[in-house]
Amino acid sequence: MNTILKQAGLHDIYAKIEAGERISAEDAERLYASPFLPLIGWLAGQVRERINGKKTWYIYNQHINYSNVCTNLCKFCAFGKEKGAPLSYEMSIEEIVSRIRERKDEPITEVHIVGGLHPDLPYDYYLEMLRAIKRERPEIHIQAFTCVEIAHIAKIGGKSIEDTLKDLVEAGLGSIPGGGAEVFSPRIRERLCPNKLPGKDWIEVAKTAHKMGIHTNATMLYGHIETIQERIEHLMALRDAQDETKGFLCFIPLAFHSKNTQLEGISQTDGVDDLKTIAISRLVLDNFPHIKAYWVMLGQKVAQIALSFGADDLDGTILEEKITHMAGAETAQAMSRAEIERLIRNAGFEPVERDTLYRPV
Ligand code: V47
Repeated sequence: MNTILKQAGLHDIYAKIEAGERISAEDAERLYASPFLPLIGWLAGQVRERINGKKTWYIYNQHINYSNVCTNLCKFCAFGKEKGAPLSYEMSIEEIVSRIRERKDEPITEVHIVGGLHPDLPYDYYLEMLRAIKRERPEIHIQAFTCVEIAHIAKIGGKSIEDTLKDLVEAGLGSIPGGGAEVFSPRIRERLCPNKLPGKDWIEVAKTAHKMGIHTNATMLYGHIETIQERIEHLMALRDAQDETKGFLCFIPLAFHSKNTQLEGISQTDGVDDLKTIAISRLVLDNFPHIKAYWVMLGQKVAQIALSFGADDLDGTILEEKITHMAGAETAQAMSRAEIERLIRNAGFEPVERDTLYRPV
């Protein structure tokens, strides 16, 4: 292996990985520029095996997108709609509860809830949503509201981030999903989502949550107008934040889908970029316990191969995903437990059903 790594010019990076040392931004840039995809996957596989062995985690979960009304209207998003626009919707608390009730006989352990930044749903709507779900299904873990939504809810309520998080946790919030991070670069935010919470504030909300004992995830939306350097800066900012708080559970690279967005026509990410991004995320984010191959965006086949490129989590059963499907994803809206387990086993890994906090179920 050493000879091959030498021929590929990657032996010094391997030496660092073998010694448990960090790779630098320059190393990450070299990996992105390297044509030796299987070697990059092999390197990431070393870190994956060190942290997670052969385990590949998945969760029996349900997604609910309570409203697509959004004041941000980011250029990359096909989901968000202006209030009153055709196809805009908002769910009442009763509707949300009925979605939970409909699936009460299924062994769902997590409900994943995100929505747009609604201009006038009151502060209490968010608290009541959590309380009502807990009344209907007390044992379920609620992973809800991205850091961007948390900042919005705090603003609606005229409260600090910390007080808002206290109220949400008291009402039933268990953890925070990783959305809204996009790419932290001010250049990208200025061009694609000028109204969105700035990257440094997204990190602050996450760190505030971590300091209160609330776990969060982190994402990166890639494959639009960002440069490789901007991707790497994003990863480095997450690595630094995680060094401080250790509160991130999982990193999820999100492959951009352009259909029905203001960026329609930008070509889809390809398999090489998807796999390199998974692998380089695994290598840079050495302090993140988990890297997720989100099958909804990658497609089931690439997600399965990603398990050999550093990913150790396939997300879950999902059902009714809207954000990617409105942007043209052709993947299914749900996968059964048996299908997920088959994908994992055929890739040579061991499926482990988990709860939100990565405890085996
Ligand atoms: O924040 C929006 C992204 C995110 C598009 O935490 C798009 O485990 C691709 O964050 N093409 C929401 N992506 C989804 C999300 C998520 C999903 C699964 C698991 C977890 C987790 C988090 O989707 C948004 C945005 O970054 N997004 N539009 C699009 N056209």
